[in-house]
Amino acid sequence: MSGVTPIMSRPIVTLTQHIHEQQRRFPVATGDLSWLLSGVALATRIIESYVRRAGIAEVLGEVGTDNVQGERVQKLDLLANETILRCLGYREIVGILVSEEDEEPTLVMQPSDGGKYIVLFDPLDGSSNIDVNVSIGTIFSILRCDENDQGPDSAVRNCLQPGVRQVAAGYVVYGSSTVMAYTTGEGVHMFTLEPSIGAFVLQSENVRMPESGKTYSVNEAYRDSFSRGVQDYLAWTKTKEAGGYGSRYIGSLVADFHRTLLKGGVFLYPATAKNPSGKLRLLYEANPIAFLAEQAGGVATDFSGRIMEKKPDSLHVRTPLLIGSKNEVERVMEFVGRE
Ligand code: P6P
Repeated sequence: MSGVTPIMSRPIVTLTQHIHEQQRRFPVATGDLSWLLSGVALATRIIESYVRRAGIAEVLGEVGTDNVQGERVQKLDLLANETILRCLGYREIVGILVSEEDEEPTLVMQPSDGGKYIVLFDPLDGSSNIDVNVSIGTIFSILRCDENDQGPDSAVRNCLQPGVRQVAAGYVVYGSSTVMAYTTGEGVHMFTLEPSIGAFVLQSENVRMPESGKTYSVNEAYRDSFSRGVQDYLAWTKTKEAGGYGSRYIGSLVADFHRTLLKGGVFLYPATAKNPSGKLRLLYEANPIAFLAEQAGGVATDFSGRIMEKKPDSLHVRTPLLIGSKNEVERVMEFVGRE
């Protein structure tokens, strides 16, 4: 068939090769970021091995404690967290590690000693789905340390940067296959883990999010505590005029966003009575997926302004999130604007 590249003739490009090629195209890029991203990839390959054996390797269930978020800690949460800390904590270019699971940042190395980067991550997003075999994921965001700020408390101050300062971000979704998506600000690139060789292999370069999509993704159990505008939007999607919307909600941000990135539509986690500032965390959930969304042509807002311009006031600060296809986000905002 003309125009269709037979799969056999497509080159096999691993994540490591791709990162190096990206770095070669941008001479200003040092090998450091590539080295850091390969550390993230190593950690997620190890986490994937735990997730795939969860039922066998006795890693299901709760630890019996709550994390800084007040959520029940799952055994796999801790394993994933420890794996990332062990894989990145010894990469000489890492300055600070920030995890959803840890109240305080982990100081690895002063910027003056080479600790150039901050890695912020949700080690295993969607924990409540672990025991029922539903897709879960790892989300990461990478910032640069401000080498001029070496005072006391500089570590936390260094982490409180708006999302526009991210140098890279991505996620790994552990689903029917294990897929990584990452960006360094030069498009979104997607890789599938090939278990037989333990490598992430390039699946798609410069992924684009459809500009529209008749799918909305929200936990409608909280509908009565959504704002009037959000409630009106959800009611509108069910009208004949709307032309037939579908609803999909997995309850794992990574999985719900991965679908939105590929198929279009909109994901909403508004402020609710239970979470008046929203439930999702700005630094290591909303910002990294907002970076990916914008790089793919999508939009990410907190229902009032651009997510990536928000100045965080604390490490675990939460935010409402509206993210997805440009036209769908604009449609939601039309209803919100009439409140
Ligand atoms: P709810 C998982 O716990 C998570 O942090 C996100 O992955 C997900 O989008 C959200 O919470 C689901 O929250 O309130 O709908 O169960």
